Amino acid sequence: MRALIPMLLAACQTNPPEQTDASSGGTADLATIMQERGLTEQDVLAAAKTYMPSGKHDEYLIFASGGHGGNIVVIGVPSMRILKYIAVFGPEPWQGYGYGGLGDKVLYEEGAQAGKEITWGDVHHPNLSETNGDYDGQFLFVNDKANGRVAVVDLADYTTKQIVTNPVVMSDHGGAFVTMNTDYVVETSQYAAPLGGEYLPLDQYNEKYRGAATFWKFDRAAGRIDKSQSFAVELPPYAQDLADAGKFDSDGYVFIGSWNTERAYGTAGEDPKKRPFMESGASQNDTDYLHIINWKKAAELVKAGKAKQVHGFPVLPLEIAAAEKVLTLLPEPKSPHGSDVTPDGKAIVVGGKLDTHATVFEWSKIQHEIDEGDYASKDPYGVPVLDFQKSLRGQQEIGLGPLHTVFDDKGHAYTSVFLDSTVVKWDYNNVGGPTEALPVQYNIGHITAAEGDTASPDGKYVVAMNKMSQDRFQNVGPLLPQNFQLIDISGPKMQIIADMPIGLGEPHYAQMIKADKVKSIPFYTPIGTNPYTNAVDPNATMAGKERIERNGNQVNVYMTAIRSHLTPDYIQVNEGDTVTLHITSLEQALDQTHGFAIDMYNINASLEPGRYEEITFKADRAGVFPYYCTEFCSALHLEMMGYLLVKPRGV
Ligand code: RUQ
Ligand code: CUA
Repeated sequence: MRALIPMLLAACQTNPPEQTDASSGGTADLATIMQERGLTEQDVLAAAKTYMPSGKHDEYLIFASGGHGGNIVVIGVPSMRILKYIAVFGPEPWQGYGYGGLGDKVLYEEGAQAGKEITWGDVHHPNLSETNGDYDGQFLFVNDKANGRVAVVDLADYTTKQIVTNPVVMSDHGGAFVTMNTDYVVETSQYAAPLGGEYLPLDQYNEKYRGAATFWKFDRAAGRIDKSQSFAVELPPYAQDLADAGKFDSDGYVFIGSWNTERAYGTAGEDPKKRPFMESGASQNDTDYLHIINWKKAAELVKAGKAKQVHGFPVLPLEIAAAEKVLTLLPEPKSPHGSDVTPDGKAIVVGGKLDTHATVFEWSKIQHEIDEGDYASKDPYGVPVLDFQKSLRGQQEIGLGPLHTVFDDKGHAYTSVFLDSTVVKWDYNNVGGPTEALPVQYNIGHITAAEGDTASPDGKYVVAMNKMSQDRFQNVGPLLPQNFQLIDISGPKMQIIADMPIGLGEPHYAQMIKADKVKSIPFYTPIGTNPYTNAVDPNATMAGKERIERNGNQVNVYMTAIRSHLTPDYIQVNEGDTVTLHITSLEQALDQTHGFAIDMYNINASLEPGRYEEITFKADRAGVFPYYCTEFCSALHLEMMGYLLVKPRGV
């Protein structure tokens, strides 16, 4: 490594200044810059590993949770450049999502929980669609912890195509994990509550409050979740947490961690000495339960009519799940967080937040115990509980507060350790062997690795998703960014090579995919494609066919957009009319996007090349309202405008 700097210096010196881009911006050589900026050799190596020359593309893409932003952040690796925010659960004007266009139906109608419009989400865990346990680059699923919802993003155009609302549970966490061929997208409740959202006082917690794991059937050809083929499995009122689906030998099962097997629910208005606060009440037991669900069997039982209905949604009752070996519990230490299946599907790694170990369970042992009915006990709801020792591969001493584990291509596991602020590397086939700890800044939550959740991880990169950034960046007020740190894992020792502030919160999980696996379209073709039907819309308008049709007080405007004209450029309506704009972009060239806004009407659309957009509004304010293109598209972009004239009533 030491030899590299002299080589870099030599390379700089042998190039005549006029032939290098770097030197054209100034006269200093590398050694001078290093000295002036106080850069070490390590710094320069890190820069060389992450610097992306203009026009070069990143090797990986991260799809990171945007947390309360309700969106997804797309980041290039190794440059750690933000490429896009994908709007999911909240309105986003640039993408024309939630400002009058077709996306409103997804955001406001599909996304409404029990009729209540919700315009934010708490995005936790984006998961890419898988084929045979490998990311296939087609779809992305995300959960909204705050409102019990799951969204489907199509990576062909990076657009949110569907939001499904959970009719059974109020909050989720273990989602949106996929089974190894994306048959199901799994969403697991977090905080127990009466199923379906009915009212019951807290003293009925043990008897009537419940959790549930929802299995959303994914119809890949349609690119949508099929609600009619989906179901849930009722769970005891423990706080189910993160989850992962089995692979290969363990395919057909999901593994959901839990905490609060104490079934604490806070003081409920009583003296804290009598009923403890939630956080202490839920931290009494040395072990909680890993929930092992046989979803193939659950699906059969639901098909056989064994489910009860909650708001018309089939839920397999807890008694049946327990009796039919659909649900089995396994003690896991203590208040666990992450539950991660190894790439070979042979083991499940659990991180106990209040424990110092990563605990590794052996799938073959678990399966044998379940098959034989070899149970150690039952929980208060009659669910069989397996023996901890009998199910164990081993326990790895990790440090304080292990959370999540990801994997590389050489049999290593990388566990995020919240309290210690470290990433710990260890060997999941040699549990108890040596570890390497890398300090990160600071208090890491989730962690992601290149192709890390697949059957064949790539190694190379791990990203620490740190919750705190105290002293890392300039002070931007008391709300600090989070800090993603890119870690080079290709060498014998882990090394941080880039810091990236995330000024939007609060990210949780992310997945990292080889960039060339995502096949996105350059534009919509043929002209007039409706992104929500993937077909030319019957109302798409071709050049020369633009027109305005009135039918009573419904006005249909068939409009086109092309550099640098909106046709028609004049729309006359009456106050109180309902106006529908059918706008077609006639462009078929890369990056030739137009926008469409109407002043004072809270309308903005994104007209990517070839796209059909439809905007309906009530002309409830009389006056003269310019409409115009909001995307700088050409030298005559400012001229790309027209007038909406709304004639007042009685004139
Ligand atoms: S959870 S770190 Cu959803 Cu781990 Cu946030
Ligand atoms: Cu079209 Cu600006």
